[in-house]
Amino acid sequence: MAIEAWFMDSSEEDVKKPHRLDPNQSVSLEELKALGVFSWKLNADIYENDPELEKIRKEQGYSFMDTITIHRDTLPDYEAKLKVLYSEHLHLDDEIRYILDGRAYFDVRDKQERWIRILLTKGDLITLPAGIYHRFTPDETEYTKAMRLFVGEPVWKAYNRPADEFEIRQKYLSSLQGS
Ligand code: KMT
Ligand code: NI
Repeated sequence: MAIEAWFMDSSEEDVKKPHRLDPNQSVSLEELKALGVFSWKLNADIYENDPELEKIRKEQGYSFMDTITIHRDTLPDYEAKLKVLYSEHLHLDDEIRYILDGRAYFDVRDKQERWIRILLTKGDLITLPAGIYHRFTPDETEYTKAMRLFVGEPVWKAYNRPADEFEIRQKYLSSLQGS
């Protein structure tokens, strides 16, 4: 199964809940691609020795990788970190995550500034383009193990919105025109 995405409601409920509209309004993979968001489905059971993952890493130049487990027992300062990750931000480089276990949400802004919620489950590899506003939260299961990939030396720095002065932001916005 491919990743599932939907437009979010604007309720103040717990952010770990799905926040679907009623009726649900789903977002297709094509719509995500038009925003520069790409995904693959892999077999996470063999991630340590997976030719398919190797191929993607080679093609995309993802030289760096590490793993992170987002759970209150494994991540120091769990609550504070979640707050940071759920603050709307952008990066100067692509954000590439491969879900090895568990599940989580990435929210991205569409062209009309609506929030799209993307559910990632085991085996999903996603790339968010540099300059896109986004945020991250665990879902109600509160457990995700993810691989972080990067082209070259990783830079984790996040710039909270507003960060429109960055060239990469302007470049990203131009890439949306006409699509
Ligand atoms: C980010 O910058 O949004 C993140 O690193 C998300 C958490 S890693 C699964
Ligand atoms: Ni991010």
